[in-house]
Amino acid sequence: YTQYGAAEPKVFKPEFKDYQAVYNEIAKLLQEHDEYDDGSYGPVLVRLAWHASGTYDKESGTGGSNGATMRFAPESQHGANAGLINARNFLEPVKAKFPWISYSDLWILGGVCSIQEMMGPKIPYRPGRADRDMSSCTPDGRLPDASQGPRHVRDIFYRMGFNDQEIVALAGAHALGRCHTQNSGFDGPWTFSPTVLTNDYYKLLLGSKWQWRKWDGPKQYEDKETKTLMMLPADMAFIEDKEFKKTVEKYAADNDVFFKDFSAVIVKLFELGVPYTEKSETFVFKNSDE
Ligand code: HIF
Repeated sequence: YTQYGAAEPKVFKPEFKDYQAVYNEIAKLLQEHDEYDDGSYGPVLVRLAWHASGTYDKESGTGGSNGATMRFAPESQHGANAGLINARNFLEPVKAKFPWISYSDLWILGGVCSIQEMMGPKIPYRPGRADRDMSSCTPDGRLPDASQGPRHVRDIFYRMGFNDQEIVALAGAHALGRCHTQNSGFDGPWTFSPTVLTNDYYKLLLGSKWQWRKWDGPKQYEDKETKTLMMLPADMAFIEDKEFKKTVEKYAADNDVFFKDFSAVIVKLFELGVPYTEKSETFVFKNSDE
């Protein structure tokens, strides 16, 4: 005779331990699949998380990591996203095992896990992204063009809401991974340890002599001494521009300062466009070796 006790719909509300379980699964797959590229899917997972986030436009509030619209054409076909199918496919078995997590939260967790597992700093993580349909795909041209210089780099990152110091702090992520001719046309890694996050990107930018590579491909730099490393014209922007260069010097001199600022700015990047509330919790994951 009372209405109390009417069955409430049961919704699974994931907690820290559930997200840590997803982290652990990604970390396990990273270790198992060391056949890829330089021995790790980590770099391409970081790139997926960044390209999902870096479409953000602060004026219109469109784009950003809330939506995972790169699952759909046209966004999946944008030139800048070439090769990211490898990262999306890598995460599919994780999605199948943990169907409650949105693709948008999963892709960012993939980036967070990869950075930590590649010996980077802790990257605090807040879930709360919801997937959107293809009508939310962003127009082509929001991600940076590697053949351009400081002006373009600023235009692109100012649109997302970053300042000069933050742009340079992000840039250190190019310590990771490499360019692939089949994706971007460019070729080669930026550092000698492309599966470990360090401040080597800044050290090499300042410390090596860079010359144009003579080849059939797009204009890129090679280091004069070993000819095995590369810089994009857009990377060179960070030492061509005086303001940028001061910050490059700061991070080249101190890996701890780089790690601290990098962590803060990558969190900002990964959270672009996500509608958090005061109730949103922040998680700091344990690494696989802790
Ligand atoms: Fe990249 N980036 N990025 N990038 N990027 C490539 C690869 C990676 C730019 C261009 C390229 C950032 C900024 C910029 C990573 C992470 C970040 C490639 C090669 C190009 C061309 C893709 C391929 O051929 O497979 C430009 C012009 C940027 C503005 C300066 C961020 C700061 C550095 C935001 C960032 O985090 C990672 C990781 C890779 C490696 C991917 C791989 O598959 O190994």
